[in-house]
Amino acid sequence: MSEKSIDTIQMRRTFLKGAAAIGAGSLLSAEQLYAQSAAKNLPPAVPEWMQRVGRGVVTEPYGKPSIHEQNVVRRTVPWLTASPISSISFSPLHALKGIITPSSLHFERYHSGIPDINPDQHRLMVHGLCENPLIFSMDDLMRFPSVSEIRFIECPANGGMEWRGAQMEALQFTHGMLSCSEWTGVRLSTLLAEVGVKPKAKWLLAEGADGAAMARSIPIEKALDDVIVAYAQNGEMIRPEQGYPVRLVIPGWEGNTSIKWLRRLELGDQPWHMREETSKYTDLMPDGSSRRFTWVQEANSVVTSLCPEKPLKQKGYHELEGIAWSGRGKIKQVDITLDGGVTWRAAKLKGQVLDKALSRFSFDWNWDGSPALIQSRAIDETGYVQPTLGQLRKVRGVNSVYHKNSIHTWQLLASGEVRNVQID
Ligand SMILES: Nc1nc2c(c(=O)[nH]1)N[C@H]1C(S)=C(S)[C@@H](COP(=O)(O)O)O[C@H]1N2
Ligand SMILES: [Mo]
Repeated sequence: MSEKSIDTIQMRRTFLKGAAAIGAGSLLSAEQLYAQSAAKNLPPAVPEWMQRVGRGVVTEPYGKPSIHEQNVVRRTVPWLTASPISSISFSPLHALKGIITPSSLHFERYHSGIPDINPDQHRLMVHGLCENPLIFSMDDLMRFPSVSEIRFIECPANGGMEWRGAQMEALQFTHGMLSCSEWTGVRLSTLLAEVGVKPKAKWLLAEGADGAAMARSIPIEKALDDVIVAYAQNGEMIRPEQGYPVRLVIPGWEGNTSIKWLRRLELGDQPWHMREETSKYTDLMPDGSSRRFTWVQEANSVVTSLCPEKPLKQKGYHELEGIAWSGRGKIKQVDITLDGGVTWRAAKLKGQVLDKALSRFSFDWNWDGSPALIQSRAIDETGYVQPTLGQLRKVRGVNSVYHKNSIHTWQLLASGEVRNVQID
């Protein structure tokens, strides 16, 4: 029996009790009133919304979710940043289905706010070590053959607050710097062929048109591989938040390299060592040295159907669901444990399993009401196995902020509540 029909029966039982109370002439409690009004819309009654015509076309020229979904929004952590201009918002992963993040719920990260760019006045300049430097208008870019590919973008700081043991009591905050869209645009290699890369060019600098002029150095091998100069997201022009009118999408690499509001690409023979690849987005190791150029987002996964925002309401059948992703390619396998890593069983991968995209996994489960320590573990097509927190801390120490991809633990209590806990 579905959760909904069980709720319905329970509500009708409450309603019948409420009706008896009316007969006795006593006052109704708020709960009884609620049950009574709800019951008016429940079978066998004909609900209110069937007794009149609905809203017509174009009451909402650009559609919005139901008013009953107003809790499904991007959220911020107030203490995390000093100002909303250089801040981050998190995707509500607990409320999402499938593998595509609705554009309105894509996480956001800005170093200097969102520029409001007029696409007619926007240009992409490609120069440096090339035969034929060029400046492209948006019209120029859209004349090239395009690709459409589903790829995740993840900030390498995702989970960063957990390194030193901060326990965020929400999936939205432990993993929500992660989103997945269908990106459409020109392959960067197509534009680079147009300008003619000189053999001496080994690096590419990508720069944004925001106040931060955020810039990153990309090795030429990756630039010529699967990078997209993207102008569309999930079927429409990219949102201002995501880099309108054009951004880089660097599949599988730390989100910081996917430069938004892209205005300049410079070919050079060495990396530029910009702020975002020296003092930031590097990892301080226990011996005081720093990991340099940590581009790839390694395999990661998390259970999403049960999390602090989604406690269990009853015993019995549950589909345990979650997402897995790897910057190195496709997810090959996801395992589930209910006892904190003592025994593991394989989950099913469902729907499409794509390269450097979110993949959804599922596990059939009957909850008997006992407490559990629930984890998922992703393995990608290269054979890389998602590490435990202990394994990760052993190698990387506790000074890091970025690239925390360890196995995540949800503690399920007998009450059905879910806590964020750390086990090595
Ligand atoms: N020009 C520019 N590009 C940028 C940024 C920025 O502040 N300015 N932030 C970067 C960071 S740190 C991340 S994680 C991703 C986030 O992309 P999103 O805001 O579309 O989620 O964009 C990257 N590209
Ligand atoms: Mo980021």
